[in-house]
Amino acid sequence: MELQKTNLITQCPNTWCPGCGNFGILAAFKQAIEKMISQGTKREDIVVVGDIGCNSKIADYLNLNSFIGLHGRPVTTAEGVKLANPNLKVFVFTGDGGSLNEGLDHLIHAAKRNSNIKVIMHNNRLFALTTGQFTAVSPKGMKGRSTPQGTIEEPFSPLELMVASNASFIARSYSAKMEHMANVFLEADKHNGFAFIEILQPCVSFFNPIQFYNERIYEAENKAIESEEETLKLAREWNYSESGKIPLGIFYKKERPVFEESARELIGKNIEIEKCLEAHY
Ligand SMILES: Cc1ncc(C[n+]2csc(CCOP(=O)(O)OP(=O)(O)O)c2C)c(N)n1
Ligand code: SF4
Repeated sequence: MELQKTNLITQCPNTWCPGCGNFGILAAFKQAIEKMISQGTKREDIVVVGDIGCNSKIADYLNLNSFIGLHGRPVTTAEGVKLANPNLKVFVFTGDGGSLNEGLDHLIHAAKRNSNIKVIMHNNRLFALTTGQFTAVSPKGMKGRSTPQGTIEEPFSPLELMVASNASFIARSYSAKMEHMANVFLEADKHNGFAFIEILQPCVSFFNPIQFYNERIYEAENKAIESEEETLKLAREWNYSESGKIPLGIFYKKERPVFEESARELIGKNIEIEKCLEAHY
């Protein structure tokens, strides 16, 4: 990928653990942003909305407009940003804890209403910043601060959940695959509607399945576009357990009405109605 020189670096000292998968995600996102800027996107039209967690420190390391709010609430904030100014390209960074535990309802509703925001979920399969509690996608038996004898719960599949929530773009990538991630980010940017991107990411300090992922991850063909059935088949190849091949790729993409566009049409109509009422009374 040919890049234009854009200074995306900030003066913030990086506090991620050496070897963390977040570094790869940051580098791939920068690559995608540089490509977008080289193709005409204005840097000031890009907004990063962060959650709370290791993942969201990414906002501190990017010289872009950004907002970090409450834990589990970045999706609602991002929807507000997009609704207020539809010209902005809004990227949400969140963790599996923030989006599948605290903020799960927001994620489902943003997918359902097809809000034109791009949600990038760093899936390290635990609450990392608070030192390793289990989340909705931790593997059964995972030992951590809150589960010293191993969690007794089975994980659920966020990709299947996104199919059921009518998300219009669903993808999975891996923090060690820079080019793959950058391309998925660029495709999500081109998609007019909600995008959910799961990035599998090792947390070298509290849950480090690097070898497991390297042995099982493969790049699937992006053939599932517009087919819920095919997407579910791909998503079900791996059930977040300790076995199975793990497909990466854009599993699903479909055009459908976008929330902010429909809402703005309605606001326009209401203004007309107000004018009529003013004229009448
Ligand atoms: C509502 C709320 N609940 C809990 C916390 C404490 N907390 C801060 S960061 C964090 C862990 C974040 O985990 P995750 O979202 O998976 O991101 P990661 O750190 O793994 O990137 C938690 C539980 C909080 N700040 N606010
Ligand atoms: S605790 Fe885990 S996720 Fe957080 S910076 Fe360290 S390695 Fe990365």
